[in-house]
Amino acid sequence: MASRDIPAAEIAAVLDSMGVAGVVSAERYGSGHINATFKVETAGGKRYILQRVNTDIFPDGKMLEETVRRVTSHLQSKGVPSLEVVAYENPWRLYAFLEGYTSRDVVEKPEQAYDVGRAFAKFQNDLADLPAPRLGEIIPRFHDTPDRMRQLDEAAAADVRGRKAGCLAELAFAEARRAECSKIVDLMAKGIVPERVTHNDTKINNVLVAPDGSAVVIDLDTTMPGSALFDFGDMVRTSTASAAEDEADLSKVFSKRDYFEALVKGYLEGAKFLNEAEKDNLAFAGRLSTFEVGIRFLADYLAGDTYFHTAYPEHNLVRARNQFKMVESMEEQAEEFEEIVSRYR
Ligand code: ADP
Ligand code: GN1
Ligand code: MG
Repeated sequence: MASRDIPAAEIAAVLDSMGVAGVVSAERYGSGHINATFKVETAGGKRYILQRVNTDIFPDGKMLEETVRRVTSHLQSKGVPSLEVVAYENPWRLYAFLEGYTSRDVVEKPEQAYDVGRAFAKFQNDLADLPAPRLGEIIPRFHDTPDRMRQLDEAAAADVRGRKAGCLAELAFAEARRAECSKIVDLMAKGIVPERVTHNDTKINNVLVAPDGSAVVIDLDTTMPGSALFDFGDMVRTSTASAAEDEADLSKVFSKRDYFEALVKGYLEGAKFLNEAEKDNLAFAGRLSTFEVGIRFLADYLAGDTYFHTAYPEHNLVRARNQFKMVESMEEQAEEFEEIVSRYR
């Protein structure tokens, strides 16, 4: 896969070609799992985010650039703050550094979950009138949970690293939930849950929030036709978590009800467009999205860590266990979560 260990000379050459003068530093930045991200500072005091897109995951650079350009232009035409593309030279791109905002990996108080809910609801709302044509499907079947199960099955059958014997309990956890994993794709196939323009990667560090609650949605790479339910579900996964996605001490990992309530409130205040079937499935979507990411981490562990960036050999397994603990916590609170949704819908 594309390495994040990019020689300094290559970075310097790219910045030069993009017309950025007086570079004083270009440091690795953020905790995204996919792209190589650098914070660039110049002698003139300008700051940028430079990224090299992971071309293994996004082979169609042209489609990706088009998505980013169309989405940012549409938002800016409405006066909505968005990423500002300074230069784009596939697979590299340069964004203005969004000053005055905070990116976080874990919510620390309910108000932050509320802000996340509001931000992504607004994002979906703002893109509902994106002019034709339909956005490209940058990663086909991205939220096709049964297909993700199939990928897990394949990785377990191949067991290329001999890791399967060490995660039988996790495979059994996934197996026990196989039947329910097609619920949302089935509702979409029947047209009961509609296709919308969605972000598809609404984890908390993909929204930058200012102290006054105003927010900018970033990481637009997976913006494409999808379901609002997977957007909401991934918010539940990351914005109700008591601990980081890779916390290994599972006694510290659970889904916080007060954060869930704040998230639901923020999201439903903004997402007036949802139909009844979507509202009916919000709490379930939280469990399903968390399960889906859990099986993706597990499949990547079995396949030898080819997709997500990892910092140590068991990293993906630790993440999978963490996500499954989150699923269990949401299952235990299913009734309370449904009740919360019913109060705000
Ligand atoms: P990945 O796809 O690898 O997750 P992201 O586009 O999400 O990459 O960027 C990684 C991190 O870099 C984000 O979580 C955020 O903290 C930071 N970041 C990205 N773009 C900007 C920006 N324009 N201004 C400030 N921080 C940014
Ligand atoms: C990746 O790019 P990043 O770190 O924001 C992944 C998401 C997963 C997430 C799990 C393109 O998100 O789908 O939910 O990791 N992005 C892609 O943390 O696969
Ligand atoms: Mg990201």
